[in-house]
Amino acid sequence: MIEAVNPILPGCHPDPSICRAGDGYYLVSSTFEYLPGLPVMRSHDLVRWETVGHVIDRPGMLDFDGIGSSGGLYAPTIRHGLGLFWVICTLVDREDPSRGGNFLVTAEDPAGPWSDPLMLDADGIDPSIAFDEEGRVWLHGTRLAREPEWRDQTEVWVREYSPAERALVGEEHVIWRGAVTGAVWAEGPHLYRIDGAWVLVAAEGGTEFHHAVSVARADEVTGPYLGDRANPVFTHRHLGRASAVIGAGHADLVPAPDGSWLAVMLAMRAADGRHYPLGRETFLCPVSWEDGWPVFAAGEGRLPRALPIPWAVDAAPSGSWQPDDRTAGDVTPADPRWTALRALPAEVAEAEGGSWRLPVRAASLREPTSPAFLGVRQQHADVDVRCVLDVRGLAEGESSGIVLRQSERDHVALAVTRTRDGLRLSSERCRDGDPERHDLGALPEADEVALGLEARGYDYVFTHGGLERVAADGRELDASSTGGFLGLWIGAYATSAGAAPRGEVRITRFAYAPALTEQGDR
Ligand code: 6LW
Repeated sequence: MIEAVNPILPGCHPDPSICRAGDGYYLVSSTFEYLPGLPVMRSHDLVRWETVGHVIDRPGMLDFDGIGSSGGLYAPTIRHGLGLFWVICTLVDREDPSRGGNFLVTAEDPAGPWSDPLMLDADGIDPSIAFDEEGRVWLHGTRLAREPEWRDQTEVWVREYSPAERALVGEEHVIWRGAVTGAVWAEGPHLYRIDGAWVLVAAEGGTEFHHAVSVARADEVTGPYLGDRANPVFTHRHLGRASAVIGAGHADLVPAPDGSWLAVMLAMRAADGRHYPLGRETFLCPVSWEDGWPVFAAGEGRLPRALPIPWAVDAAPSGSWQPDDRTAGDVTPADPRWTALRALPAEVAEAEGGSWRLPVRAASLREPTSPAFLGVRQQHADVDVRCVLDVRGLAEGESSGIVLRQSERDHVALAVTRTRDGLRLSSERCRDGDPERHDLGALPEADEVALGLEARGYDYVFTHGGLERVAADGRELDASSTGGFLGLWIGAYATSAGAAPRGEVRITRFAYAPALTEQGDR
């Protein structure tokens, strides 16, 4: 029998949202300052996935310039209704809340093209969409409570959306302020019309160790909502730090073809119960119904390591991949995993003959702009990345290297700089915004330089010429240490450090090879 192994989408895939249309499942997750934004992943069995497109994939759809790390695109929801695919999401600027906001896009084909974003007159984050039997559209989302009873109390609002007027219409209703007195961040709300009732699923406790799932029900979409007496109905927080999977929450329900139900939600793999360099990942959880209430992982009460998908057929649709399939692969320019910062990969680089030509930019990795950077999520705790850079085009004073990135404030790189006296190797570390550079000596003149990064759990080692040159500790780079919402990215970059850029590098090879353990664990 086909089994889904958790996490079903490893690496930074937080705030997952899923819908079913025909025989396909479509899933989106948050992408923050990385573009293209909001990958649309399709599966026929919830095991094998393919990226069919991205919602934010054209220049100018949204303005990301200056948006700091862990701002950008938060918690999208994907739904199918009225003959269209709908995605609703928020563009967040954490320093300037007057920028961005909630927006809606639609597409006939989930692969795109998606419409230009329609900005909505609704504040807060984590918007979602529900359709009723009459074809009316109900938008809902989370915002800080207007009249809070405690700090970081939030409230969930619902309001009708008129497709004809392309606007929110009618009265707004506040339907939920959390299940538990004093609990923070009732968020990630999703409403469902199930068997004649409205069911609300919401996260609570904050998207960290104390994350939880609460549910409520109502006869009318606008409430009143009655919370489940079992709330919070799902969490890993009571398992303590001994649990290797923490922070489970932010669930979205979806029916399966055999009448069963499932949920996707985020959780973190934290070997020490605290640190999770891979970020918040997407997990699958079985859902059953008892007395009209959803029960998550009935009989177990925690995310399963793997779950059978009895209705899945064995023949994999062509073009699909499982997370574990990505062994020893070269990430070619056509690979949908490539991302750039606040710009599309094609805006900072050019695909040429199977490699990327990356013109040097003045920006360093430390500013919230679009540096010459291309990278992929780290999706496996144990992985070897090999990056071959053709540095012939690098001008004097310019550097290029391989970087392990949390944000502009926290990252570690192994770099090559062209100096008057030839190439030099250096380590570039930025800790909470403080840069630190160490010269590691001269390199023999060469057209290409091969740099490596080997991750084994929390231990990261940068290599050149088969030798360890820099070490980094994943516990210092993960979001529980640095703040923010992201997992780590591994990429290549080039900079003239503020001077007028003249040169370029070519990424002639970028190989991402998960090192599978004996148990086949990832
Ligand atoms: C997401 C929200 C959250 O929008 O983190 O703290 C945000 N809570 O649900 C970014 O993933």
